[in-house]
Amino acid sequence: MWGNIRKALSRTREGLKFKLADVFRSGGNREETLAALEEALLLADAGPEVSSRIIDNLRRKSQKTDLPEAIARLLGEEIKALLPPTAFDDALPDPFVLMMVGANGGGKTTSAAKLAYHFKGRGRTVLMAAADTFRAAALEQTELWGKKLGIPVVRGQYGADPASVVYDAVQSLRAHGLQILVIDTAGRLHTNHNLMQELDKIRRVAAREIPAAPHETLLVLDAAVGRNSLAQAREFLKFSGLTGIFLAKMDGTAKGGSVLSIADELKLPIKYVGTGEGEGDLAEFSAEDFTDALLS
Ligand SMILES: Nc1nc2c(ncn2[C@@H]2O[C@H](COP(=O)(O)OP(=O)(O)O)[C@@H](O)[C@H]2O)c(=O)[nH]1
Ligand SMILES: [Mg+2]
Repeated sequence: MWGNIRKALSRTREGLKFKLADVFRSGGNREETLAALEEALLLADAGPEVSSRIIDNLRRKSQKTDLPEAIARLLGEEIKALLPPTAFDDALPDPFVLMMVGANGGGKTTSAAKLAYHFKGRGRTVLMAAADTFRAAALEQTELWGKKLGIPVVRGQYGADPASVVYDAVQSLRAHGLQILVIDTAGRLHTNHNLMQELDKIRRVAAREIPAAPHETLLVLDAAVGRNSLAQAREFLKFSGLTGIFLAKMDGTAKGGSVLSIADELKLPIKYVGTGEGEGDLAEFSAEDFTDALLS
């Protein structure tokens, strides 16, 4: 039912495979193998720093072998070691508040709907807050998702204070005894300072109403933009409540290696990956699955 990370990584994997085939054909010169692996990582958008760090580690750890297959296996271990563990789901507090933030077009609204649907599928009762009051289309988009997925939506008026929408949503959550609130927010970056203040106000309102809320705040990044999304991400790091990354649009990009520099630079775990435009196109991120999907 859920989209899978292996399929989403197919383009990245094909790029890598092409390079790795060269490596295996070259058969046995360790420095050549390492150079080709580094090239493969760069091709997958893993970024120069992370790539050269991985290759240096490999050089040290592969002293005893020239076999490309053995070196490639070690590569898998290095990749896993770079990715922090990301456990999320099992013991959610009740109520649980999840907030999505990120630049326009990155995939926030879609990813919010996917997560709401994901929780619903696990038997939780869910409410969505359409708090991107900056764009009328965004409010409608959330409402349409709600109708399609059978999930109630508290929708703000166009131009309303998003924090007040969240306040209303919390009241509705309580009144109906629902368990999970997923908040969609605005993402315009040209008035960035205001946006960060607005997000902070949403957070304060949520925290005042429900202790420790929002329990998770996910920064939604566009995998198709690859490492270039890091510049935007840094802006959002100014908003200090982030707990993880939702990496949308992993399907159809060859830049899956950007996961490595994103996790490394932002010091945030990647929690979910978007694998398509449908509600079911969501994968929980796991370093094991990611590495296997990348290399095998
Ligand atoms: N292929 C693909 N498209 C996605 C994914 N997530 C979102 N999108 C598309 O990206 C576009 C922008 O998404 P939206 O949720 O409106 O972004 P927002 O502006 O951040 O709220 C829409 O056309 C979505 O269908 C994904 O995982 N894969
Ligand atoms: Mg949106």
